[in-house]
Amino acid sequence: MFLCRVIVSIVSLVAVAAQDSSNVTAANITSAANVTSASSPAARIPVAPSLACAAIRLALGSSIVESSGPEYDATATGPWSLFNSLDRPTCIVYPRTALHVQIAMGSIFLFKSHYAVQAGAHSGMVGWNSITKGVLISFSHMVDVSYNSATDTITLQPGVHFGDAMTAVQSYGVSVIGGRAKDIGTGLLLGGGISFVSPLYGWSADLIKEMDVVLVDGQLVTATATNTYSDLFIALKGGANRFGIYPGSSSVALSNASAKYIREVSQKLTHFTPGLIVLMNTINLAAADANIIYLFYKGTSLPTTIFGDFLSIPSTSQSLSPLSYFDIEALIDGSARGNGQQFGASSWVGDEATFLNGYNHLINFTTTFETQLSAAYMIISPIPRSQWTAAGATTPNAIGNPGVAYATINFNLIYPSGVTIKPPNVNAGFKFLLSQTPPSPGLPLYINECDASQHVYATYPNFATLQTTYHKYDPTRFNVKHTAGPIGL
Ligand SMILES: *[C@@H]1O[C@H](CO)[C@@H](O)[C@H](O)[C@H]1NC(C)=O
Ligand SMILES: *[C@@H]1O[C@H](CO)[C@@H](O)[C@H](O)[C@H]1NC(C)=O
Ligand SMILES: *[C@@H]1O[C@H](CO)[C@@H](O)[C@H](O)[C@H]1NC(C)=O
Ligand SMILES: CC(=O)N[C@H]1CO[C@H](CO)[C@@H](O)[C@@H]1O
Repeated sequence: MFLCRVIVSIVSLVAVAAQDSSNVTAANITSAANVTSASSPAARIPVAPSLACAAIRLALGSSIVESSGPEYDATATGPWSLFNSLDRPTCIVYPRTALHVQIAMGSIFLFKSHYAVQAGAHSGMVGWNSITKGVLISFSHMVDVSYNSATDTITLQPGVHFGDAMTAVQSYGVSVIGGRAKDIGTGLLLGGGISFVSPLYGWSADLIKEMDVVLVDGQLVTATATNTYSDLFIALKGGANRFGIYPGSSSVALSNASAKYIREVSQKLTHFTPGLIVLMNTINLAAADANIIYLFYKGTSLPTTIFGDFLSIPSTSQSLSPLSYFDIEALIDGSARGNGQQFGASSWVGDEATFLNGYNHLINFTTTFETQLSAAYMIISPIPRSQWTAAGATTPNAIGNPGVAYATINFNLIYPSGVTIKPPNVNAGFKFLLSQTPPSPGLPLYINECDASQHVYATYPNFATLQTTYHKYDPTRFNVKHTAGPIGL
């Protein structure tokens, strides 16, 4: 059984500006500021984050606000992408309650500090979950998961990773629908989220019933599909932040099979739920981990009518067996640390020439920069038509419905360990690659897999509405100016 409804209490940061932040806090901060600057080595420390940290520390105490120590070090060095593990925040706030988040966000807003938020810390976008010279809010102490059998809903606190969330509710015979690797956290939901059962239930975010949200000024609101924050509810769903192993010689056949699958299976799907991820590696093709395919079908065997093209391509290793949803999710751990990660996104309709064009450009890119990379993947995830007609996909999200099946394409660069800054030449080449492999006309990009340079929001069919909602909840554009994330709002 899969759970159809999820209450996710994401205490997150979107927007808003109410002008009446507490004057009491302000008064207290002034004295804190004096303390800070008196004991700090003068002007090189940016004032705003120091003031915000001092304010939050006064309000919440030094056990919740840390600027050094083992927990601070573990959090700062914790992100999946090495690039995001090198930042050292002015302070890290470890809220235990929504009120703590409100106080932290209210102080950040009051002092106009830069900030970042860390939930699962699995993003491939540089700076999305880390910051230097700013306040980091870490949700590592808010990891509760509970199941309500009366309403058949699960409530998640924002710091939980999906592997732990699934383990927590497994004994009830239900599962939470999140990402496709155990290490991924709740931030995924703000970007939409693809799970193995999305063809049946929709984007992971489509199953959300309710979200608790801390707006940029510290105000706490609860957004649902029908209450006064229904516009925010829609905007949050996408508005954010085994298998067979195939040799490199099968790459073109895999690319072709993927395009055909999108066109002939994903486009026709209405009620059953196959899942597929194709990871095509373009470096070290001789190595054992050349191309990897995950096939997933809700049933007792893989129908050749659906997966025949993939199953007929010669593979060097196959492991196909019935697994529970829990077991499938548990296959992909995703927690390995130590390498800088970079994502770029595209979206393609099922057309062999489009897929081969993308694959060949990626080959050219990796051939050019091979010595500076340890891996480069083109990861293909089908978004079938049923993802919108799915039982759970009843309320709108920010991503919209393009009316045609497509594949999200995640170009994933993995840099060698020890590379701590994206090399400018590789970065420029990657941007060029993205310009050579644009989305098919009318298709939205998947924001969780995009590069910081990509204008994802502009690809959403309801872009204008999303802009209006953003302006309503953050009229001073505080979020855009003070924290990293996708551009273009
Ligand atoms: C804060 O102080 C300003 C200026 O003194 C005043 O206009 C405003 O009403 C006060 N806000 C609150 C919430 O007390
Ligand atoms: C892949 O598709 C292209 C275009 O349809 C075709 O020319 C080519 O022969 C196919 N190659 C393989 C290995 O399937
Ligand atoms: C191959 O990549 C390099 C580096 O980005 C670029 O200069 C060159 O134009 C590319 N070639 C083709 C055919 O796209
Ligand atoms: C008005 C007010 O809340 N003042 C507080 C300022 O902070 C100190 C601690 O440093 C508290 O003792 C005061 O109550």
